[in-house]
Amino acid sequence: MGDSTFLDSDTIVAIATPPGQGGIGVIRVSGGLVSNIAQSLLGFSPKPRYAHFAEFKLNSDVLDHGLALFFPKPHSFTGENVLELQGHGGPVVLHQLIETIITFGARLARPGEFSERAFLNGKIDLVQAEAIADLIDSNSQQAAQSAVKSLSGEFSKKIHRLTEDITALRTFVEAAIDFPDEDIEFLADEKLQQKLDSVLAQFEKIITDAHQGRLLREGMTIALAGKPNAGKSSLLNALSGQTSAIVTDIPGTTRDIVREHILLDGLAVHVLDTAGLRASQDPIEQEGIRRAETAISQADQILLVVDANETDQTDPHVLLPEFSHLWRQNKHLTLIQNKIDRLEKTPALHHINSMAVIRLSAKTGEGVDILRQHLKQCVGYEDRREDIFIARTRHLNALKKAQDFVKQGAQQLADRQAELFAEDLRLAQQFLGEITGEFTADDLLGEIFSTFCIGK
Ligand SMILES: Nc1nc2c(ncn2[C@@H]2O[C@H](COP(=O)(O)OP(=O)(O)OP(=O)(O)O)[C@@H](O)[C@H]2O)c(=O)[nH]1
Ligand SMILES: [Mg+2]
Repeated sequence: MGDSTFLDSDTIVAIATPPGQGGIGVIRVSGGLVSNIAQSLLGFSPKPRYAHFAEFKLNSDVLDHGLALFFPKPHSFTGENVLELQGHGGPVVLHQLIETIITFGARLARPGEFSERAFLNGKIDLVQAEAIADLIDSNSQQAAQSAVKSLSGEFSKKIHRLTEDITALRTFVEAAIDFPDEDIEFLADEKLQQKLDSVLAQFEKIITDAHQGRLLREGMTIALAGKPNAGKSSLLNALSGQTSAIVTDIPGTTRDIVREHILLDGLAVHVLDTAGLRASQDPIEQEGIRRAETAISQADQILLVVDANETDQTDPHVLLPEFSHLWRQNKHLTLIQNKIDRLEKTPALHHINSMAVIRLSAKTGEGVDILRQHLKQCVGYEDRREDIFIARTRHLNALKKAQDFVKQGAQQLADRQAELFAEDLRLAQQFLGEITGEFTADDLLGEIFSTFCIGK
């Protein structure tokens, strides 16, 4: 078949199915030696895109039999010649096959190397490659659906549309630079301003959607904080629906951080229960409090729990002055007035100086739903949205940088600075190109693909 020319890349092989025993095990081979390997292993040249039932052999020893599928380049996942072998899913038989394929000239694939080749050969862009990993890793149905959207190119399409609109703006402005006499009229054109406004509006929409997509992928972390006995562990148990943390009436019960993962309508939330905050002489408790402080300072959201029977005070700095350094802006902190079952009070949410205050009972569960709704709102999460694509922090950062340049450009336009405006647009395009992988540094690519599993 003459495909092992010198321009071809080396040939990689990996088990594509998860480790352990299974009904079938899939091995993927990709690269220049695929036809030769197929010939050696099967004893014949497989037909393109045809399921052959065949023996997989090393010389005359039959290692396994199963299905062999050959996808000639460029119509394969990687864009190279690909051989897929579906044999029996036992670790020994699969490893024997892998070793045999290596003796025929292939080498073991690095994590994510199949996807990396698909990217380098233009079969998928970087956003789609990342979506493959995100689909496999997704921890909720919503996240999976959103990953499929990104994989099918919906996110990339939005980025392309934005890039095209910026290109149109640039073309317009660069014409103005080339005809300096007409410069002023050009830049004062109303259509130019309209186009710019439309680009800025697109940025707002994509950034909001990408923010949702990132939440679906990465989830949020909340820390339960407060004095001993306030009911933090009880609240963790109420949120998770399990008795994960030990609850007693002895102050200082929790020492280590107790972690629970919960899903709020598809939003993954990592809840951390921490040791009660107080001055302590006990070295074990001191260490627990030190860990609590670290967890609280790193959380996306803090739930400061107080016993409503003990105090009406709502100012965190007055409640726990020794730990003032932990109480950040009000939007990251919600005050929980717990144990309302012992008071004549109904559960409720209200705001004091822009800080949310929720009355509830961790013991009876009343008001816990109000807290759940509030947590989703804190991060701007809306459930049941159909048009969300999965996104990463990397995408969001690049979008924001591109948006900043366009905003800066808008100012240059107002000042009639054509060259500076054009330059800002160029930089904005570059950041958008980083998302899809058009302008991406090799080390970033390496970093992205190395987090994939082997065989992907
Ligand atoms: N009546 C009532 N009691 C509660 C409520 N929440 C917690 N308690 C009780 O308060 C005591 C302390 O509860 P925990 O959940 O262990 O408190 P904590 O904040 O985790 O305490 P430390 O781990 O010591 O910091 C236990 O006796 C709980 O049963 C509530 O909503 N109502
Ligand atoms: Mg506790």
